[in-house]
Amino acid sequence: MPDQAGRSRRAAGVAWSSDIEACTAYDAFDTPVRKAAVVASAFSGIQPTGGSPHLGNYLGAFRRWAELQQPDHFYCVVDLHAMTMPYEPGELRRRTIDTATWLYAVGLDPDVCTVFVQSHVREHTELAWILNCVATKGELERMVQYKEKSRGQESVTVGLFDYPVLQAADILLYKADEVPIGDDQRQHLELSRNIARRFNHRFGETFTVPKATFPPAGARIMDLQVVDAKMSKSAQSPQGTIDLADDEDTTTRKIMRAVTDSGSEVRAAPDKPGVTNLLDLLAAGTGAMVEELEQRYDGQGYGTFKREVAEVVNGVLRPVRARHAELTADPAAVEKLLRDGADRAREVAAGTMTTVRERAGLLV
Ligand code: AQP
Repeated sequence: MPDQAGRSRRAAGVAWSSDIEACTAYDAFDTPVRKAAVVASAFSGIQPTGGSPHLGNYLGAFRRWAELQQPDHFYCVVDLHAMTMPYEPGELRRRTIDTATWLYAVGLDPDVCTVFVQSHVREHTELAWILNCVATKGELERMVQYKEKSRGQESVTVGLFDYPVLQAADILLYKADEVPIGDDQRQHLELSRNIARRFNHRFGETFTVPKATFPPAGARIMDLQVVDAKMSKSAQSPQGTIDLADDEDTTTRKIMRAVTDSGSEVRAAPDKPGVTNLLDLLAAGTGAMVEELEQRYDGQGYGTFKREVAEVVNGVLRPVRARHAELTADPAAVEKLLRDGADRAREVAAGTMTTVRERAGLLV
């Protein structure tokens, strides 16, 4: 399989570097990079929403995807999920390609794992329907993200309500043991586990019950301006979000202007959410423990601290941004890689669906 993918990639004219520079922690602190454990099979995804993925997506998800990647790992641009909120079709297509380009830029290697677009593999929507008949309205109504995204909307689509069932289908199709995600997806993953268990109980052992995994730091990066909201692609103000597409000066400016409290002590504490977030971000970027960082910045004030946070963030993102700029020059090559990825994903998904149809009582 990797040989075939390698050939198609070369045919698509994409130069590749197998070393995952983007995934090594910035070593200004001389701290050893925490080694990722080997994971049997994994699935995770990103919505092609907003301007570009952000630092939270990178630290909470992408970086681990690249560290963990192996042949049984599937990483997906979930374009069908991006249709659950108002969108413009041309923009969705553009963002889907761009989001995939970021995935390759962070170091996902199509010779190692499978990167694809959700709508290219129709089994996702087919399984979602079957799981719709297993999930309950009550459990979907309890989803916090649904409540937040539907709040204040005049009209809410069924798609937004049903989104977590499609997400369960995404994961269960690939019999993923692990789902590396940020903390905001914890509740959705719990629902996927419940749906898998319920299906298995009713129709016989079919799905692996997946486990969520979170990074030791950076699992929930907060908005730099609204410190009680997570950093998000759909944030009200761009000043609170560090986009991967931002240049280094913009990144530095946003971090220097990040909301902190009126004191000057660099310490993680419930009454210092802004500083706590920057410490978490620095811990994720360097591999250091928050306590070590508190000692390092003891008595130094916010200015020095923020400047070093900005240096670390720019250091971590520099190779990713450079790689993205290279890959963006050839969107057709990226599209070709995605088609090849979808072919691989479809093989696995089709196998799962044969069993699911049979177990669920459909004529096969
Ligand atoms: N702030 C965050 N900190 C850490 N991890 C995060 N993730 C998202 N935000 C943070 C993780 O990134 C992966 C992809 O997420 P997504 O973009 O598909 O969906 P989302 O969680 O809804 O992210 P956004 O940025 O808030 O998008 P919009 O605004 O479009 O809803 C997931 O693993 C997620 O946990």
